[in-house]
Parts: sequence; structure tokens; C-alpha cells
Amino acid sequence: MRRRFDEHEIRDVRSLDGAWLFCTDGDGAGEKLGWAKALPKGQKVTVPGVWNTQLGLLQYEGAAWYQKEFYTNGGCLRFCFDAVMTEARVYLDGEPLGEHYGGFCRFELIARDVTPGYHTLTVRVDNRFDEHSIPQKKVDWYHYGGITRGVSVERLSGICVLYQKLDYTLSPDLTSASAAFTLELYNAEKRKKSTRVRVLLNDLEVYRDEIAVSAGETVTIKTPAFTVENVSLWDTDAPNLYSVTVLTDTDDLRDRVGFRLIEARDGAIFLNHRRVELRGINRHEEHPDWGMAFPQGLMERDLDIILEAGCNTVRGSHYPNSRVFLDMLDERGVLFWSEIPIWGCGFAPETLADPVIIARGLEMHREMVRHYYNHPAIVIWGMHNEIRADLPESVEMSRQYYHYLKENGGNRIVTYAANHPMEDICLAYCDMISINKYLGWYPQKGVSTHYTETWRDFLDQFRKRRAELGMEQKPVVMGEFGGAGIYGHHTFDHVKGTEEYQADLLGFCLELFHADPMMAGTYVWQFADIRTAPEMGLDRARGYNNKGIVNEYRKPKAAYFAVREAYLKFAKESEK
Ligand code: ADA
Repeated sequence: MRRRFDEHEIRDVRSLDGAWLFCTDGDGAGEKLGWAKALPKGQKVTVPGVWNTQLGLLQYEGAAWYQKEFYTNGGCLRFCFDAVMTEARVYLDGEPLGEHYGGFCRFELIARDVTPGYHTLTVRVDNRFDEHSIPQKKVDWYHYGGITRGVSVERLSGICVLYQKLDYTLSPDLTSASAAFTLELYNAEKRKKSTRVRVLLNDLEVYRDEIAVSAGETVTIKTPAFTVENVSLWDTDAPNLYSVTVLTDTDDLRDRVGFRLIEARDGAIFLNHRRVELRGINRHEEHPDWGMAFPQGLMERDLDIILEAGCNTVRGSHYPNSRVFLDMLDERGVLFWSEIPIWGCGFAPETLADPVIIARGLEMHREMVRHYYNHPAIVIWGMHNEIRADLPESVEMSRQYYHYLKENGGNRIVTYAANHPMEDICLAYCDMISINKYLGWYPQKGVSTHYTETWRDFLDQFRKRRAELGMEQKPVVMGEFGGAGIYGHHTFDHVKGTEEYQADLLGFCLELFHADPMMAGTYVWQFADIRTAPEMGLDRARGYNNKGIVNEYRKPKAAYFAVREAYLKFAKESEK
């Protein structure tokens, strides 16, 4: 996997990024034509990538095949896919190796007893939707397809460390931590073996034991608790990271962790006992020239622009982001809200209550928690976005996801983006109330008052409702708000759609929310303009969601400077 550090010094890992054979399969003939074994020679594409950026395939929705010949010295191989959008069927030398559903999380597949020499890895990718898709077909982002993040092949020998995560509890004074690792050890060999296992936190050995594992089996062990004295906390102004090294006699796995305490209490957010105001932005991991196969260099530039605007947090709207982006947030002390792609406006109420959908969403939460658990930057898990949480059909999903994330998600705030806040019946299933509302942009039926009035009225109404519900201890944030500003569109009178209207609206909202004691923070919608799905219709000028404060090529609009002025002012106030 592409990370900001080397995950292995011992394990033999080879990237399979680069040129792959490619072929669309619009009529689904590929299986019968034996493409799992051999694709027609011809077109090559670059992986990671999305096929939509290839000329003529912008709007292609369907199946496509990727194939790569690679050399190996043989043995037990593990294939790692950082993300395939959306459904993947993987074959090795034409034989099925495994499948995965979901476009934004890593999956791994093991092949044992592979002979030395050249082999063929084939992936059939399908980005179509059905009644059980997550997201459903109607979303406000583009339906890309492809192998969108890195691919690698590992040679496993002996007993290997395939997974590790750190759990810890900080002392009340935050100076020490009681910690323990969970390790997954896999025996790649053909007979039972034992190995010494060691865990180092920075250079300190915190665990050592002798572990036996049967051939082809995985054992999960939880180390005894150990104490970390004089903890260097991870914080926004001092993002201290510790290196983790797990070693067996034949393998290694490295990661980074941070010690911090995030709390939603007393109507506010606290990081390491210090109250923090969330100065946030929603960001899609998308670019018109790369789709969702987002290059690392552009991630860095996005983060530079976001931090320059005075933000201290990013919401990964609306799906798990690249692990390498999370590494950057860990390094730079940026708080992150991570969620799965349940984009509610596309889900009919009965679909939300469908047990298959609920189970698939739970699996997506499980995957996200598993792979992203050690990132200290992730302080918020988002359960879903704008589902009909005012209807009974949404209660079971919210109940299941909330309890799963509280029991398995580590020290994180659990929330969801609510766009029916006055009628919402799921607010018991969140630690922080997050509201999406677009007063000043989407017309309100029968309301003609100016948004400066309607926003104030709304905050007062919701303040009352929160008190009636007895939820005044729950912090409230604006998860989304704003409006479109077409880049380069100016008029003398700041009409809707101009950069100036967008800047005025955001500037007003930020000041109003910042001054309101109920509000614990804001996430502006959104960072950059994004290409959006045709299903979003014509109210997305040029087929884009134009509510970015920069355009899709990261050129700043007037709104960028309005947000920057507000957030830098709020940041200065917080330093007093
Ligand atoms: C919703 C949704 C966003 C985007 C936004 C908009 O809040 O969560 O993804 O579609 O509306 O631009 O209308």
C-alpha cells in the first residue's frame, strides 16, 4: 500500500501499479470469451486510474477488465487492492481468487503454492448500480469506475503479521497511557510453525512472546496491557506520532499511532481536555483529470490550500479517503470525519430499511474501522448522510451503526449528517448533532425572508428542539451549508450563482454560527467544485456541483477568501 512511510523492511512487496491491459465489456461477454485468462491484446491503461478519463469513456457505466502479467519467485502471495470502484472479481491465471464490493476500502486476497515464474492477474471491475448498491445510483458526485488506488503483491513466508491495531486509555491527567495491541498472525507455510513475536513502540519493546500457528491459519492475539509513560500527545498544534513495528522471525509490519483524547460533552468538542472549535471543510477526493484516482501530490496541495484557509478539520464527504491522505492528516494535526457512502437523498425509505442494505453498510463500517483504526486524525465516524432520519425506516440502520461504531470504533465521536433536524427521530444515535442546511441557496417553500433572517430563526428553533429533547449536552455543528458560485461569474449586484453571492452567504453563516453558543463548529460545503452525476439534473450547471470555494482546478473563488478571513479570525480568538 502507498503510505507516507515504509510498512515493511523485511517482507517482499512489489507494486503492480503502472501499465495494465484494459478492455470494456459492455455486453458482458468477457467471462464467456475467457478474458479472465487472456484479454485481447491492445489497449493499455495506467493503474491507479479511472476509465472515465479515457477519451470516449467519460460516461461509460458497466464492466471492464484489467490484466497484468507479473513475475514472482513463488510461494504464498497476498494481493492488496487499495480501492476498486466498485465491484471487483479477481482471477489468478484465469482461476477465481476472490471478490469485493465497495469502491473506497482496501481488500486483500491470498494465493498459496504459487509456482515461480510469470503469472496473470485479472480484475473484472463493474461500477453499475442495483437495488442493493451503496451508494445508490443517484449521488451528487460522478460515477467513476476503475482500479482507483494502488495494487501490490506480497510474498509471505513463515508466520506473517497481516494486521495490527492499538487500543489505549489515557490517564486522567493525559501523561500516561495503558495500551495493548491486537495482532493477526498468519502461517504462510504448509506445516505448523512457531515464531517469536515482538512489538516495538518507537524503540521500546512493549511485547515479546513465542506463538505457534497451524499451516494456512490466522490467529488473533491481544497483547497484555503495557504502560506508556510521559506520553507525547497527538494534537493539532503538536501532532506527535509513534512508530509501531511488529516483528516475527520472518516478517514485519510497521505503522504509526498517536495518543489523544477526543470528547463530545457539555455541548462542545474537547481534544486533550482543550475545547476546540471545528473550523471545517467538506472535501471530495476527486479531480476532473484524475477522477477519484487522486494523486498524492495533489492531496498535499489540497491540504496546503485547506490549512491556508485556517481550517483545522476536513470531512471526507462522503466515503473513506485514501490512506495516504490520512497519513498526511496524521502528520499535520488535521482532524478528520470519515464516513461510508450512504448518500441518503438517493435512498428510498424502504431501501434504508432493507436488511441487505443495512448489513452491507455495516460491513462497510467494519472495513473502514479495520483499515483506518490507527489514524489519530480520525476523530469522527459518520454513519450516513442525509437519510430520511425523520422516518421510522431509518431507526434500525442508525441504531445498528451507532452501537457498532461506539463498541468497535475506538475513541471517536459518532455522528451523521441530518437534513431534517426539526423532525429527526434518530438523534439519540449520535454523540454530536451535525446539521446540513442550505438556507440562502435552495428555495424554501413559501419563505421569502432573507437568509439573514431565516438562519437566525432556524438556530432558535433548533435550540428549542434540542432542549425539548434533553440533548443540550450534545454539541451541534453545521455539517454542510453554503451555495454555488460559478468560477469567474461576477455581476455588479451579487446575484445567486456569482462568486460574490457565495462569498457573502458563507461569510455571514460563519460569523453567525461562530457567535452562537449552541454551535461547536462548521464544515463548509465544499472545498472544490466536483463533476457530478447526470442524475443530479440541470440544476448542476455544466454537470458540476459548483459549491466549491475553489474551482475543480483549485483556483480560488471569492468564497475562499471569505472563509479564510473568518477562520483565521476565529483561530486567533481561540489562541487568546
Ligand atoms: C447535500 C449532500 C452533498 C451535496 C449538497 C449540495 O447536503 O450531502 O453531497 O449534494 O447537498 O450541493 O446540494
